[in-house]
Amino acid sequence: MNMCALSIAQQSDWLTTKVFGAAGASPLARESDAIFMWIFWFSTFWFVLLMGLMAYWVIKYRRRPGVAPQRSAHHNTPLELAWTIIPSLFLGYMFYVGFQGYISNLVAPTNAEVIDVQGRKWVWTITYPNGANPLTSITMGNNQAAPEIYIPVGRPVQFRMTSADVMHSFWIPDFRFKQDVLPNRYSSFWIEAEEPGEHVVYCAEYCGDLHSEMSAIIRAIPADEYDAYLKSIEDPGGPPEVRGKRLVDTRGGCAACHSIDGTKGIGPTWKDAWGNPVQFADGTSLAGDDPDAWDNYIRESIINPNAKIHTGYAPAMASYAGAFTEEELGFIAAYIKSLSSKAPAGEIPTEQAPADAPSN
Ligand code: HEC
Ligand SMILES: [Cu+2]
Repeated sequence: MNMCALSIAQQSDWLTTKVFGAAGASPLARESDAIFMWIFWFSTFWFVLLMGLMAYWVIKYRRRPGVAPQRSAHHNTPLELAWTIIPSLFLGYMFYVGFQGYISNLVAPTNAEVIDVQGRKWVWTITYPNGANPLTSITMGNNQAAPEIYIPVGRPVQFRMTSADVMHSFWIPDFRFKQDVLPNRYSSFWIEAEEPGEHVVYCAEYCGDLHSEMSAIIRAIPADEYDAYLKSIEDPGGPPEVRGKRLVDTRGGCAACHSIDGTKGIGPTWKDAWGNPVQFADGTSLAGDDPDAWDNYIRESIINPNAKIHTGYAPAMASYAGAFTEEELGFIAAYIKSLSSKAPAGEIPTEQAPADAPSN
């Protein structure tokens, strides 16, 4: 390729493809590439200029026999201010665009399809919004069971992630984003596929032996095919909140202390518990509308009830650590969430579990 015949913008595109392998798969991903290339060219420009000037002056002002060195000025306030303030403005700008991009990737639109992802040494498991978690897989490199994750084209998809063991990181290079996946809490980010296609997922946090084989494939398919797919894999156990209700009714014994109609019992009612400000006995509180924070609070309240004591209540609840799997905790959180008017529209269950559904 004759580089000289191309404009800077074209060269930048050419280099982008060389650097990233393929163009970003969404507007946010392409924005991230553009910021990367901008920083790259900015740094290149200054690097070449500064190194060039340095080399030139080193030679020009080199020490020569018989020439006495001149005393140089040791201070120039305007110059020093200029070379401090101007680069700082550029650095501030880089931080600003980077941070904006980061936040845009993190904060999902409220109508996002929520897909639960669980990292475990060394596989990703997926639970779709209807509670189904089929494990269909393909061979990728040495990984003979890389899971397939289906997502709808043209609809935002939020990955709500947690780990069953160590730290992992869910990385989708085509979307230029990754996010740590941690035990004991949820983290999330979202993507939106523009067209049907395949996108590789890697683990980007060293997690032991088969870390490099901890891959998966995202298949973006037309939204109507995705809906049909979800229908076809629908779990007889029902959607998460229905399974959560069944769990607390059959195995939890939670109703002894928690009502769902607003009545105060030994413990606080679950009605509107999710998403509404809570005061704790130690003076701290929880408020705001970050869904992860509320899911984390529900989860922690079950596993480690005494970590935060709801004001006005005795620390009467025993820990249920080990009583439920991570997946089941997710169902219970979904159930408690569904009892709240703060739950995003569409997540409030409209039907009850069929009476003959298998219990879990
Ligand atoms: C022996 C009574 C008792 C039982 C049984 C019990 N809890 Fe609790 N629970 C409490 C009390 C008391 C609190 C408030 C004090 C605290 O924060 O620990 C509480 C707090 C909570 C909270 C925080 C709610 C809020 O508004 O702050 C959640 C969520 C919760 N429990 C879930 C459960 C689940 C799920 C079960 C069943 C698997 C359960 N609890 C069983 C007594 C109980
Ligand atoms: Cu991993």
